[in-house]
Amino acid sequence: MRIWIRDGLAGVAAAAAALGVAELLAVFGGPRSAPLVAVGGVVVDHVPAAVKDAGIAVFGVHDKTALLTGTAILLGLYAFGVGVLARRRWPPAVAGIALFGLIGAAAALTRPGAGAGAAIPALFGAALAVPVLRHLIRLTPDDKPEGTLGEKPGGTAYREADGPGEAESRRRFLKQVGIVAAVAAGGGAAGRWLTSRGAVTEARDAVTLPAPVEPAPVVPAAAQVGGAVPYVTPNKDFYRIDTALITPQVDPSSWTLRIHGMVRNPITVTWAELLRRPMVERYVTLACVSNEVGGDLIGNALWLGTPIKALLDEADPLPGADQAVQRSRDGWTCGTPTAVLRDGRDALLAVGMNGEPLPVDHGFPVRMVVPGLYGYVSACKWITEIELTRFADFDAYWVPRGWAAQAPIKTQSRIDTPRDGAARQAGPVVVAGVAWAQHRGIAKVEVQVDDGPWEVATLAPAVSDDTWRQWTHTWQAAPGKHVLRVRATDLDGYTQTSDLADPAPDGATGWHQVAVAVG
Ligand SMILES: Nc1nc2c(c(=O)[nH]1)N[C@H]1C(S)=C(S)[C@@H](COP(=O)(O)O)O[C@H]1N2
Ligand SMILES: [Mo]
Repeated sequence: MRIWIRDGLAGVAAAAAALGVAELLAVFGGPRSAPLVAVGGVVVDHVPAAVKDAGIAVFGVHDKTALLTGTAILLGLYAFGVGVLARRRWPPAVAGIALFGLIGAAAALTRPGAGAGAAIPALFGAALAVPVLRHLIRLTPDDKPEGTLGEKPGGTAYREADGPGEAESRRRFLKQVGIVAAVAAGGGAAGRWLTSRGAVTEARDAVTLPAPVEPAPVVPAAAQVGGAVPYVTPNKDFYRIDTALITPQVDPSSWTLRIHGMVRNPITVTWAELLRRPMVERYVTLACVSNEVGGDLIGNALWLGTPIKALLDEADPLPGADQAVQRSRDGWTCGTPTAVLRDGRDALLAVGMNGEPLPVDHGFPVRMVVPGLYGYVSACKWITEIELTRFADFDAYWVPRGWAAQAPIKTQSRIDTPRDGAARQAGPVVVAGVAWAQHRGIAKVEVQVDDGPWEVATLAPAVSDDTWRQWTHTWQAAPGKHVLRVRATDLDGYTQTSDLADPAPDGATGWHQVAVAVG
């Protein structure tokens, strides 16, 4: 094995040791102080404009894994380089490690809610990497008295290191690298385990939800049509979108909601007080602004919560406070028109989702649910604060990143069956799907085959104007290749047009279509 490869591996092993010990120390600095997570979080918050324009307003679960993996690979390459450098120029290599530690510490310190302790994991990790690297580099002598192999005319510092006696040296080197890696992995796993004990799973299991003063409307069996997605989206299938690389663990016993800013009467509500307030149950269909035409970043759930209007009335917003900024435990913000929260719609501080306490990923213990607005301007998870202010005075999280400050959900419809590219037998074919225009309601859904006339589909009963509505249509399919399109009309009389718009800045438009081969 060439010396430079050994040195590179030594660098990677030293970096692994640094990360492992940092994970362990994150037990004190907080889960978001582990350098990978901290740096990843900074990246999330500073996604370049090009990526934003691609319509990524959001980070789903896969984006997060990709981001952390990418950060780890970049770090691995960097560490390899530092290792190679270390033999020839030790001081710059130490500077490289120090830089790594400082970047990690700076990232951790600037995360919302970070205390001074957040710098500890990255700094200690980097400090440990220095002796580990020096030790591993010294295991490979850079001068071989035997000089048996690899001497090249002109000589180079990086010779083949595979002479007699080298097998032994290599084995020793790899063994020590292995030990360092194992200790790093062990430390990392232990750290993860210790921090996860701060999880709120047990507190969530212990919650007993209060009974609603107004139970949910009954969903008639006919609200569900064959071939469309389930009318109520099970929690485990509900789309999840947020910027949190580590899901905030908010213990209800210490949770409070502070309503302040431009109000006459600032108030703070505890979990126990919240649960004593009147709770209602409502079906509301949430949608993400990043949902593409035909996409699945939308779901319908039964929410249990207390109307936010009453709390706002108590806080008594000052005239001119046109924006209610919601802030989550991890510092994320969204801004909702104060008027929308007070206009009598079922805007809820929700504690229950489909009969359970909110899942941790969906905002446990308390989140906002506002019918009719995209999630990024209304549906704050892990909410801890509502600040009354003006749109002119404050931009919430996604606004400086190129998304609209106000964003009602656009009227949309989707074909769930047949799937795009499906094959069918000639004859009657069931076409079915969902349509939504939250808080306005769906009036009509139409289906078009190729360039034929729009045919009116059969609407399933509506549960409320705040939920999606299923539809079905029987198509007399003739052999050949066909395209099916759908469009909805809402109860305001607006019909979806063929105008295509990207999700950015305020939601996609256009007709969903699928291609079907009929044999
Ligand atoms: N704290 C917090 N709340 C958040 C977000 C976030 O990034 N952080 N994302 C919002 C967005 S963009 C959407 S679409 C909804 C998604 O809610 P869900 O993950 O429960 O489906 O949450 C909203 N609430
Ligand atoms: Mo979203």
